[in-house]
Amino acid sequence: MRWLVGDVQGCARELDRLLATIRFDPARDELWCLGDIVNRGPDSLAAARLWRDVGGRGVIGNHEVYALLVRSGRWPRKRDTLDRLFAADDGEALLARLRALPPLVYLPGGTGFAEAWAVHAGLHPRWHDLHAVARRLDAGPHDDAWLEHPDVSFATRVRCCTADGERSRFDREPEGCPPPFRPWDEHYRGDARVIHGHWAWRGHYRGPRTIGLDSGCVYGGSLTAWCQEEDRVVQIPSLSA
Ligand SMILES: [Mn+2]
Repeated sequence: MRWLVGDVQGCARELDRLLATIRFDPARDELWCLGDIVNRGPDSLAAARLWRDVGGRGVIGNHEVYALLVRSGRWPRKRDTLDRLFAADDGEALLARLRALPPLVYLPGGTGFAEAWAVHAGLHPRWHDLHAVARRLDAGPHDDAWLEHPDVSFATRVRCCTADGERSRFDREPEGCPPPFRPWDEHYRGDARVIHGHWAWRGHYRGPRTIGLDSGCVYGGSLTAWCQEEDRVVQIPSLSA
């Protein structure tokens, strides 16, 4: 089975419990993290290692971008929970793995189940041919300049935007998007379903063509996973008080 998991944010114990709950078998199943595997939460190092050890794949999130640009000295360090990841023997290898993640991924359908797209935050209203966009966003070396590219920023950060793709910094409930901004998914006209994270205030939801999987585990919510073949959701409550 192919499992997509919302923002882990260092919640390694919940990820471990999720894998046990769904009886995840690396030989048979796929784990796709929707970005923000690291930072904010209690154990980014354990989360990244667990994701690596089960052959995890995924898309890059804004907290990966932050971790990588802080590590390379390009961005100033803010308050974070990345000390142990940065200091670990395998820290650089884990960071390299996170840097290699694409921003937008196509997940083919099959017999009895539909195709889907995975992205951390969302899609620009002007992105129509998603296969071409995914190739373009992933092209070239994933160097520090790439991490700062406006399209990578958009895919990893958008919540509310205009039809032209102007972003708002608003991060609460979608109903509260300040006009003329709307939740990005209201501009999306594609047929294929898009699965995303990044919007903990919104929580897990199922829209007409989108599914959000960030249910704020790091804030005491839950870790949410979605199985593409079975269109089934599994949630693990936060284990931290
Ligand atoms: Mn995010």
